[in-house]
Amino acid sequence: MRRPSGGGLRRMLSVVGVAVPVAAAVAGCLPAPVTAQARATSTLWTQFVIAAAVVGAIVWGLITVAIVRYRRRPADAGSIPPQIVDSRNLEIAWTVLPILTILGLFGLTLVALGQVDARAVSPRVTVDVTAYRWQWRFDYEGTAVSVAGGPDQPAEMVVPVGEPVHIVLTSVDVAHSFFVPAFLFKRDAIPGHPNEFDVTIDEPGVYAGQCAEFCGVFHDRMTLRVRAVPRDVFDTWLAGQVPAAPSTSAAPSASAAP
Ligand SMILES: [Cu+2]
Repeated sequence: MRRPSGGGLRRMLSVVGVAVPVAAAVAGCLPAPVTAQARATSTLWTQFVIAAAVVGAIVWGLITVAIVRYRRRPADAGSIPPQIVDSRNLEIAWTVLPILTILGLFGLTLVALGQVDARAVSPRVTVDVTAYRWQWRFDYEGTAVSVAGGPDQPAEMVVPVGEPVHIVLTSVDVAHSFFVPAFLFKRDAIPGHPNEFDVTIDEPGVYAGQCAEFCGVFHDRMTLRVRAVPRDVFDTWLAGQVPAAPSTSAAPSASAAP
């Protein structure tokens, strides 16, 4: 095999030096997306990392060239290099190129936001998610099924896999936040202001979540689970639930503050 020349070796090392950190960052810093919406977020994140890597490589490359090629040498003692006051072409380039870059990233962001916030026309499952200090309650619309967590038992939301599940998120006391890392998604639960969104989970599994808005002394206990199961398993589970007794209180008594 032909060995690379000095210049070729340097080029190869510089390519590897950029590609390896980028690949490691892209592959390792984000949980694997498990919903259709999370894939849009993940794709956007990768696009931003690539854009940042390219800009970083250009900036660091030019700085390195300037330092090495135009460094002060012994023969330069007592003299200063030519002083260039301005360059119209250069100034146009470093004004226009960043603007185009930002506009491109803005456009990609709008596309991803549209995909994350897209709503199914008629989802078959709608869950009213209610946050309260310090747990969660899941009410399945069109049924009397209500699942609430307790102090030592996180609430579990069972949903069908592979189809959009509509979530109506609210809070009965203070601001909380619904966060499931594998969904790459977080949305605030605000009293009196329901937030609505869809999630379409790709793979069956149990996904851990938690409140992501500091809400009081037992904020850390506001964990939850989302269990995604095939549609027939979901139907069986839903049919087997004991309807919740009518309640006059929005939050179960187990959540009462000490
Ligand atoms: Cu909370």
